[in-house]
Amino acid sequence: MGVLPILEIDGEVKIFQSAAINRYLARTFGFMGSNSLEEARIDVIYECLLDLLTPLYGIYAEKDEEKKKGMLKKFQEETCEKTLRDIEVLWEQNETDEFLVGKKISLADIFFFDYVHDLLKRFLPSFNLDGHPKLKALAERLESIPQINKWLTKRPVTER
Ligand SMILES: N[C@@H](CCC(=O)N[C@@H](CS)C(=O)NCC(=O)O)C(=O)O
Repeated sequence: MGVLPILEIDGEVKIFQSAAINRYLARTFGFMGSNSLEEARIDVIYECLLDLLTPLYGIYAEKDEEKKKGMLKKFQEETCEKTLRDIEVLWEQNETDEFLVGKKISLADIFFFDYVHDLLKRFLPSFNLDGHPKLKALAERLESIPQINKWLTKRPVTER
């Protein structure tokens, strides 16, 4: 199909589309919640974060540097802030404060962490979670999980 990413399983099956890959892996390894309601709530957070990509692609494609700067500022101050507030509201529905959905780590937490740790910081060098102490603490907790921390220090360097 000519696009990445592709997940290859046992050299035979190939799965395209990052969201399908992420959900497949999350389901297979137990990161998709404990019941269908939790799965739906994980999906809601996943989709809220995905919605940030569309404007970001538009900004990335902008050639006029001044215009791009203004678009990034608006994106950081308005679009991102709204998404972070939405996630905080969604989190209030959860029974614990430890993870975004359910009582254990899920695709929602991992995708959130990936966004704030990699994607947003790459496009928005001044991005931080200072105005969102609960989400900031969550990101710090996730980063200190040994398996996540090991991956962050050992993974191959890419230009992402
Ligand atoms: N919706 C697809 C988008 C895939 C996509 O746009 N991939 C880009 C790289 S990020 C690509 O492979 N582009 C190759 C090309 O345009 O030739 C997904 O999430 O996997």
